[in-house]
Amino acid sequence: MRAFFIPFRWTRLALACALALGAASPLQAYPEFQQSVVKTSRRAVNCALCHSHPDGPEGAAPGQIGRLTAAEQAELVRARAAFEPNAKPNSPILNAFGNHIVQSLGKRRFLELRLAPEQLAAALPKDSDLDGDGIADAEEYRAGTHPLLRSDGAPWLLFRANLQRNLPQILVVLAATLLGFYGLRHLLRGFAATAPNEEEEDLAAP
Ligand SMILES: [Ca+2]
Repeated sequence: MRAFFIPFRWTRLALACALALGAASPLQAYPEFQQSVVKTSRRAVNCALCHSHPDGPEGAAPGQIGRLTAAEQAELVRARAAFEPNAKPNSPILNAFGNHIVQSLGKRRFLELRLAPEQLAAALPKDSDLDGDGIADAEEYRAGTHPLLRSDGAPWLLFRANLQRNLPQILVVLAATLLGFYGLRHLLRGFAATAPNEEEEDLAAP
């Protein structure tokens, strides 16, 4: 009996096509979330909010399906089947924030939120701040700023985060300033008390 082998390149091409078709299907493309963020934040938000490539997963550029290695394709398949939060996949077409969403919620909860994409921010962990700028990922998502860019944040939220971060130093400087004014005031009073009185000097004059 003659064995029938499928060339490796055809196997890989078939897998890539299957992944690409999957990404283009309504079950794999999730524009609801992007549209919801744009609507609530009134900011221009592209696919780079959650994906490795700003144009999304379809294509052959780095971070897109057509460029994935065999190992990355296998991880993508695993990520797409990660319906529970404890699976902890690392999808190669998602950035750290996109993977954080899937890892935190699981694919099942994420898909449920397609019906109410405005609730995604509330479903995310409150204490996660991937870029360490002091603004929680959920707040950044709601505000339409990038959770992986420290330089990108709503001005008021950045001000609040910087104020909270530097509050101890601010209080020390404020206390030192008040003490300085207090000491200066008493020093001036001391000078005034020891200065010779002009009227007394006039009376004492011969
Ligand atoms: Ca942040």
